[in-house]
Amino acid sequence: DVEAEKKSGAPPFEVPEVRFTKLFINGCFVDAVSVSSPPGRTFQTRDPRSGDVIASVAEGDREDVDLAVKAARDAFDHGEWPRMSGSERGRIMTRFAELVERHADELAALESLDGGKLPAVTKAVDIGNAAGSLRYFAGAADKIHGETLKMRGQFQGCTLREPLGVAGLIIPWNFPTTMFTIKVAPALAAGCTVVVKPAEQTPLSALFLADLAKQAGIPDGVINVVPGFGPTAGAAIASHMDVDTVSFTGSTEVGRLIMEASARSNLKPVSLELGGKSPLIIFDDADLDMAVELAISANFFNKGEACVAASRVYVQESVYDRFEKKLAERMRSWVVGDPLNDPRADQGPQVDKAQYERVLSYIEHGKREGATLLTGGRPCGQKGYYIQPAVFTNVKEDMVIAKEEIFGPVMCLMKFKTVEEAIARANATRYGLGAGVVTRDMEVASRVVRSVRAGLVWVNCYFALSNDCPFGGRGMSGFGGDEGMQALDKYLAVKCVVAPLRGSPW
Ligand code: TXE
Repeated sequence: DVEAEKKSGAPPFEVPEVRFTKLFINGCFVDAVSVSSPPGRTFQTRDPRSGDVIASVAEGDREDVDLAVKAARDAFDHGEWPRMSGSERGRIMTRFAELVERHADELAALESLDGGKLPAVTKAVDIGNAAGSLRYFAGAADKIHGETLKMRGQFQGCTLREPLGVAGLIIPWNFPTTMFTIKVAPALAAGCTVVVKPAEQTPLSALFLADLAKQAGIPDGVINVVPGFGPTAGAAIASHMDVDTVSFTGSTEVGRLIMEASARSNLKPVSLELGGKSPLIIFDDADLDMAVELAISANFFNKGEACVAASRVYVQESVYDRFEKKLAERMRSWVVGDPLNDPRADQGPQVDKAQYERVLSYIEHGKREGATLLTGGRPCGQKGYYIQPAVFTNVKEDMVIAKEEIFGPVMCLMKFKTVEEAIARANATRYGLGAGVVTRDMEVASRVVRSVRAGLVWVNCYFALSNDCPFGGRGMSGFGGDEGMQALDKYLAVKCVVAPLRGSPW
């Protein structure tokens, strides 16, 4: 899909006009009011292609979150959204999906400007997913049913599935449009109202989407967007007594803080989609050209800024050397370039200076630990946060680069001998998000699929997803993922109702 998009929607893309930079509360774009910081405070969002400032964006803090939560609470307690029929909610959400598609070029260019993403990736993946998610859950909105219970004795019961209330949605910067919609869509379908905090690196698309939601007819107060920083605006949502659930995607470290904040405030249920160190296991019967392509996209797609990136690639010993050679050859034609101006670009800049420096420091660490750089691993370009994708060989399981999530274009290649060894090493991590297996032998594939501890396993493919695929992890990759029908449950509460079969027994 990305390749098709690249061919059809070739850059140069125009640098988009930034139309929305304020907080979106109760249907209006407003300045920040927080008294804990000077009123009207803003922060700067930067273009990772150059490091230049794109715009000053209103910086929400605790008091702004209070206002947003109040708007969401009022819309939930007294507004029409949770009270209208599911089919009517679905109709409005479908309109929202159509508007997202109609503005695909502008949104894609905005994401390139704010986050360095390739427009082809945004259009094929983010926007396809965003509109798809809104449609998928629009279709679910009128199919939220309870059960009837055949109770013992002279009673009958049923369950009602009711919207939980106000949902706090804290999202990261790697797929901003997708992250916004895969959390907002099930919450809206359930009848909840939401307060979204986009990442400070990429606040622009969430504000753009808020405007589209309003145009689609989503009532004021149902969607509120508060850009700002994690320890201030994000923490205020996580610890808010009037937020009924939080869905978070981001680092494992902050995931812990979100759980702690819930425990210390109102015990709101939380769901966490966190980091990973996913394995891709390539067996010696695999089509090696295909395996090379998979390893590349599983690592360097979206500049390696993907939670399911397969940053540990295990190749069976007998084909390891051939694989390594083919991979090095293929990487020679990989282009790192300006996503808005270079039609050949396969990879844009890392999202910001901090991530760029973090990735480069991991690469230095890998070299110091004794791993060998097969290709790349250096900064490139005259300005901006561009990195030549790095492939490390001679990697040992206990090296930091093989254990920690790097979240950038860094692949670790390792050898294995047997299926048992591959499975044991794939599972030798506290994370458990994605995994991939490449083989023609379906018995081997099936053994890996069943033994690997992960939320998503791909066989002879990687990153293939659609809105009905549950997306989430295990262990330190979190719990309570997004997408698929089960995501609706995160925004619903079950109420059990019991009544006598005939009159009152008392
Ligand atoms: O993440 P943070 P960062 C991983 C990846 C990356 C690392 C650091 O390894 O290199 O995390 O990235 C908000 N209370 N992932 O620092 O801080 C923050 O404002 C409430 C994996 O950007 O977790 C942003 O909106 N919220 C990942 C969101 O959390 C807080 C995607 C994510 O930021 C907060 C991103 C707090 N105390 C990073 N502190 C994935 N799973 O896809 C921060 N935030």
